[in-house]
Amino acid sequence: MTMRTRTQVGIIGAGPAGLLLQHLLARAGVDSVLVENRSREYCEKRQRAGVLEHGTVELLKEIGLGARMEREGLLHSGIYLQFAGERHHIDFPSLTGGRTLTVYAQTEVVKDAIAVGHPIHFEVSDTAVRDIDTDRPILSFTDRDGVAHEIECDVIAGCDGFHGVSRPAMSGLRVSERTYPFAWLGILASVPPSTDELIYAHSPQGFAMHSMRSPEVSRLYIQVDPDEKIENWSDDRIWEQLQVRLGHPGWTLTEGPITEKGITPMRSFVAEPMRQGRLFLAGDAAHIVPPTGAKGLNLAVADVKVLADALVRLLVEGKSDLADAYSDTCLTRVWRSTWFSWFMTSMLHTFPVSTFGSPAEAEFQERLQIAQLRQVTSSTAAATNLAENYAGWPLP
Ligand code: RFL
Ligand code: PHB
Repeated sequence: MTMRTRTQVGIIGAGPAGLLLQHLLARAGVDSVLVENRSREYCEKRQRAGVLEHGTVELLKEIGLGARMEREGLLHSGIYLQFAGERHHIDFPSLTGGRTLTVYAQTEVVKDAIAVGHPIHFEVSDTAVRDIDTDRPILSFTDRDGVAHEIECDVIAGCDGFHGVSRPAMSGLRVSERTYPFAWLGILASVPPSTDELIYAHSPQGFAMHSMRSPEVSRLYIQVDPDEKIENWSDDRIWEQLQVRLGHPGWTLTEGPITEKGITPMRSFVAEPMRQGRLFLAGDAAHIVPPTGAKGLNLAVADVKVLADALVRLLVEGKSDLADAYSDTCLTRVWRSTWFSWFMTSMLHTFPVSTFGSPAEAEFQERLQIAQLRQVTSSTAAATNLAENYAGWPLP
């Protein structure tokens, strides 16, 4: 037997995009049902982003999801760039008219949004969308008790990440992508951060980064080969590489117990347009950036802000202008962030010689990287460009 129900917006995915969209719609009186194939515990524990742009923080506060973030989030005024034995601080507020960053983990944003209590079906299977070119698209799934559901929607929002079912349900997409010849090995460690702000380090042994989650927990990353296996990286080997790559005279990296480790591939990907008929894509379902610019979560938030405004206009006021403009409106920011993430990634990572074909060409790339790093740390114009992009555009 199939349960048939109705809602205004069917949302697929309980990541930051789906959860915030559901909350924004509820505040405007639009009802929705959200389906998620993982468990609530899994969604609340999945380690990912840590940096919130100024505009993301403002939005979370404005929509009533900012209380714990304001108490526990760490306010940062910039980042350190390290290369060739030098460490420089880029001060965002002075370069961007006062914009700052907040370090508050994606896991916490997700927990805060789930805690509101909007209707979510966790642990569903067989999620599918159909009839997206009609004005009554259907979202179907099987719930965790094995009951089949079909929800008749006005609109479906595909917020189901890079491996979801929404994007494959669309036809004629224009896809642009780049796969980078390296990956990030990330750890969580029970040790107070050895730095007040994030350190991005270029080094001959490969990129490394020092981030954090709280005054007691550090988050660190090192560049590894894309096909590297986590089993090859003992805790000692990870700390040894972090010490080599992040090392700086007069500074100490304090080690501690590693509580989690994992490897993430690095990819840029954009699918356009972000809408077909009554199916709208948002967040990683439509685009992926490498994590070096800390843009993925913030882009997902920007998409759903635009989408919520467009859907409220469509479903409450009966006007389709914002929905028709949705994809173009989002893609301007998407491509700006795609450029910035590519720029940070290309400037900071060691490219294998095989990428270029000869050691002299790899050497050329490295010399360009150092020249670029010297520019962004010595020219106010170049530093301002980096700071504006990292701290982020105001939300629409
Ligand atoms: P998500 O978070 O992937 O959520 C998609 C959800 O959809 C569910 N799903 C399905 N549900 C039902 N049926 C199906 N068939 C489904 N298929 C999938 C999934 O289980 C999941 O719950 O996408 P969303 O919401 O678009 O959010 C995007 C962000 O998660 C992502 O961009 C960021 O994490 C990227 N990112 C960073 N972004 C930043 O802004 N700042 C950072 O500092 C930052 N650091 C990072 C990152 C991503 C990383 N990894 C692991 C990719 C650091 C790392 C290491
Ligand atoms: C993180 O804290 O996980 C983080 C911070 C900055 C990045 C990527 C990840 O660019």
